[in-house]
Amino acid sequence: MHRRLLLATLAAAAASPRLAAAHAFTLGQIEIGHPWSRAAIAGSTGAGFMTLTNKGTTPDKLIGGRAEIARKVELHTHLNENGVMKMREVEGGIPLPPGEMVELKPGGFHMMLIGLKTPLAVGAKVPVTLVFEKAGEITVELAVERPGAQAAGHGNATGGHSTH
Ligand SMILES: [Cu+2]
Repeated sequence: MHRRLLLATLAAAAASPRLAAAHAFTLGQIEIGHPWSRAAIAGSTGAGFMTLTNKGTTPDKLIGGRAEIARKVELHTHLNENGVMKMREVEGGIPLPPGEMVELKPGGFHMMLIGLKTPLAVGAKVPVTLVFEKAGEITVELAVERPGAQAAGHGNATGGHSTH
């Protein structure tokens, strides 16, 4: 009886730091740094950016995601086609080679939150679940920056946050 209770407590303790940690998340050998987004109105499409570091010795892949706030989550990249930058859905996921950091950022790899049910408001923390081929799933929080932000704010006056 006591043993079962203790196990339940341990399981809860093990699960909670993922959401409680300031603004980095760890899932197995994958470290997720500063997930962020930009303000967007309901009905439009939002984006998700972050760094993904594979600290292990074997490759993994970000293969998808989902979010309560969006109808659908897709993984995109930008490709230069005859001088025109175009967004394309990434086929087969975003590769995470061992020992490397991959950045999801404006103009490169990113998540798309398609069909926003509610607005992404500056300063909000939006839960998004990331799905990795090997590491499994983790829910992280996107910190919403001002609309034109090109990088994660670090406590600047125009809507950045300072939760590091
Ligand atoms: Cu896109």
